[in-house]
Amino acid sequence: MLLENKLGLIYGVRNERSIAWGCAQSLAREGARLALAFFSEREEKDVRKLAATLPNADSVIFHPCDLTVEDQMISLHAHIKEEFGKLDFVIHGVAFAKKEDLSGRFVDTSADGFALALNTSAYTFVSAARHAEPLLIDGGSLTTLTYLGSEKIVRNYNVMGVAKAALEASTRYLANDLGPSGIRVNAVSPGPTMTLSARGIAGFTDMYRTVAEYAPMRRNTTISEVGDTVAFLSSDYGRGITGEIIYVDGGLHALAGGLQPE
Ligand code: IMJ
Repeated sequence: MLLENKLGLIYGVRNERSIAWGCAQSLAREGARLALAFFSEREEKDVRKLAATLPNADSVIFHPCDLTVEDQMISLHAHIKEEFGKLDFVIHGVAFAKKEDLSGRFVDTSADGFALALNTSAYTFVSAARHAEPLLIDGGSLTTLTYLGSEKIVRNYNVMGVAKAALEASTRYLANDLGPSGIRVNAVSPGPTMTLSARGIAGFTDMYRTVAEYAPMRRNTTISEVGDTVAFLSSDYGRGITGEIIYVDGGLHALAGGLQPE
């Protein structure tokens, strides 16, 4: 097993389709002991029910945490210190923008919509790193989830593209700050997946179908293959990788856009 005796914290498990849940399953399968931070009390029951299906279910700990609230970050890390004593890795699968900012023209994004998306989707990773650092006493690994819309125009992704660009740049600066302590910082960039965050987005279903037709692998990305890459990065096999964005998208990122008739 890749992660025997390793202790990890995961943000962003919401339901069985969550990418963070794919990560939790791979990490638990590889022997890690997990802390799951759920967003609000309203979601606790769902997350506990999911976690009950993990191989090491009775060793999982749970804590509510809205990452944008400093007091909740303090209380989460106090709980982890008490239960685990330390951490080896953190997975960040958290993003939010106003629904109205995920369609139409990016130029119409309001100042508060912009600040909300950047704070929730990029700054929370910086905060997660700062709070985790004192617990990563033997070094370790921080991994966030990003998307190609950070570097290429993706219809309707709009302010989230700008937030993911900030998240990816933050990944590099965090890698430089934490590298001397043996802490690696990376991002994984999946192809479109049918999560709660993607369904209901205008045009998403059509794009999802098109990916399966045109991506080099001719299929969509699964949360299980994203989870396996995150497990690798969190393990000692990833020990030389930091400040990197790894695509888990069946090769989609390598394909030029535009019309390419057969
Ligand atoms: C999201 C919007 C537009 C296009 C999109 C997406 N494509 C993909 C996504 C092509 C793959 C999903 N994605 C990568 C995200 O990062 C989604 C973030 C998100 C989704 C919502 C939906 C509900 C809501 N706010 C959101 N904030 C962020 O109210």
